[in-house]
Amino acid sequence: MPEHFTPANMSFEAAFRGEPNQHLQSWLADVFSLCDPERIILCTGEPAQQQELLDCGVLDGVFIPLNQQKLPGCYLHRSHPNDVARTEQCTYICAPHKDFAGPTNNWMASRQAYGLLRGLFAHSMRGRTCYIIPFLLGPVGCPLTRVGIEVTDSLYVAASMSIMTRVGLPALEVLGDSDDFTRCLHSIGDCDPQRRYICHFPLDNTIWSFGSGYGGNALLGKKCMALRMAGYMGLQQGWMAEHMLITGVQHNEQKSYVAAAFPSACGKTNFAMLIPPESYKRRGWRVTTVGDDIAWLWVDHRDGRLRGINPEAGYFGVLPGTNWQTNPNAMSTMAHDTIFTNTALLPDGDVWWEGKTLEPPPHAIDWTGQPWTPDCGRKAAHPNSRFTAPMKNNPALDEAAMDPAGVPISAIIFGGRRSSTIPLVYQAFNWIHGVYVGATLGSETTAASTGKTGVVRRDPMAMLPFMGYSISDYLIHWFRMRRKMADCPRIFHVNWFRKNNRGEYLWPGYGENIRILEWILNRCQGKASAVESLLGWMPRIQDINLSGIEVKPADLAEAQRVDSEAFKAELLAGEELFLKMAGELPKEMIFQRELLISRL
Ligand code: SAT
Ligand code: MN
Repeated sequence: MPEHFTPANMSFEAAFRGEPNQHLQSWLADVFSLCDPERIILCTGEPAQQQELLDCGVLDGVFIPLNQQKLPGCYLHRSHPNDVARTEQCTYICAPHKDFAGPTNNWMASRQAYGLLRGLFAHSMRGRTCYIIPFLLGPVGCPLTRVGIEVTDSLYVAASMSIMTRVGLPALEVLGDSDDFTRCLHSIGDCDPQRRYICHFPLDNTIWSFGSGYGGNALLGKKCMALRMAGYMGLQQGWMAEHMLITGVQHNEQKSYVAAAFPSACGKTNFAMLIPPESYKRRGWRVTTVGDDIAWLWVDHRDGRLRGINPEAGYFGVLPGTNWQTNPNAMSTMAHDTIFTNTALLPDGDVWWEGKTLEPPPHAIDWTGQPWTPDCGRKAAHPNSRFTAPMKNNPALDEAAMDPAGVPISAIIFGGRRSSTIPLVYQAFNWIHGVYVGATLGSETTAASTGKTGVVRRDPMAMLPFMGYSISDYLIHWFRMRRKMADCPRIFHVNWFRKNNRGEYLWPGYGENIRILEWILNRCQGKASAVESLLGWMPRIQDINLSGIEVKPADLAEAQRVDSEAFKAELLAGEELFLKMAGELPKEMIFQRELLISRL
């Protein structure tokens, strides 16, 4: 058991090795008296302590050690079977008035939420160990970097947070004696979905999450703080927290960075770790990862350009479909010091998930702990099984991934998973049109959230589940950001998932997406042709390099086809969101919609 304290004997001076922060101390005292933990462990983020936590987790049954020859430092965690994805119906934005949360978020009055959750948290940690996790989002020295303190009774959360964020004394140093930290309280409770609440109080810089141990619900530095809370901070302070990867592209002796927003489980991690095909590598192309899920963006007042950082320090990536062909960088990243969640376990202590190998293993233990064979009719791994790995494991980590100065963003790409209607790529006419394109993004739902999969849902900027305040204010903030920029990134829309009428994908995706990126980057530099279409600027067939792949020009034409009848239906489907926003709809959105209708 790592060095621990009890609420009665805890000396803050000793625990925090110096001057204790009074604000932190009084908040912790409140939390301990409410939750009543038996033992307290301060997470230092040091490797020796992380190992102690993992070892304790093995004794407690939280972790299963994997084959340490094959997978050094790797462990398997099986969640409660009812706790495998984000639960949006249990996620609330809490403020005195509903207007704050807007029409797309669940809202609860702050007083009611505190009252309800106080009842749930009361004595919830009795007899249990609680972990204090001081963490930083963003690299030390970046103007956007923020401090969070998570208190949790989940060892899985404590061990995972050390991978996903910068945990320990540096966070306390940055905090100093300031009151400016996000108060994150989490208890897994009894994991009863009826008593599950993920409550955000942006006005109090506070998150209370009860009843789930799942990543997006429980690693409070991730969606809860880095998107919902940070989004609200950004609104007030003039920057943006977005559900975007950031990737560096080395091409033609230059380096450009792009940020891309896709809904959960639409291939963001794959795109962020893309390996170009041989013909591109020979020409010096290389893709490097700054971030795979979240971007914090601000305008540099010196040159008026948009810059971005990845606030996280690790990846929480989807496993099914990931293999040495589809994403070798991800495979290398998870080769050591990784926590696997809800995969199958093989007899030799390795892990397996659907799509890891062409041939399934003859037998395994499935993600619920039951014996499994390929013909048993069940999946071996959960469709939302995940890996949690430090980003420094990534062989394609960008050299600026931890740079507090961030990277300049040349293009913003929005994308969804759409089997029909939406073309492979087009460019918005300008920033305002680009915001409209992002705001009307639709995507087929995936296993990353509970609910039906495969239905198209409107997901503005892939942020629908992650907005910490009202969507109208969010869109207005996007429009206003343009005024701060001297030159703005160009905005694009992509869809890797369009199918033909036989149900086959029209575009191979993965590494071949570099061919689309090439056009995008050339457009940003004024070096590629495009034709005007209903939707925006589109490449001609000859503007996309098809050499060395089996895609026929006719397939590409089909992937790019814009059918105005289908688009009228698309426009109507998007009305749902417009109606919800009714009187609050920013006028730029109304104008853009009118312009699109007149083009149709
Ligand atoms: O499930 S998480 O929210 O942690 C990851 C995701 O859905 O993008
Ligand atoms: Mn995500």
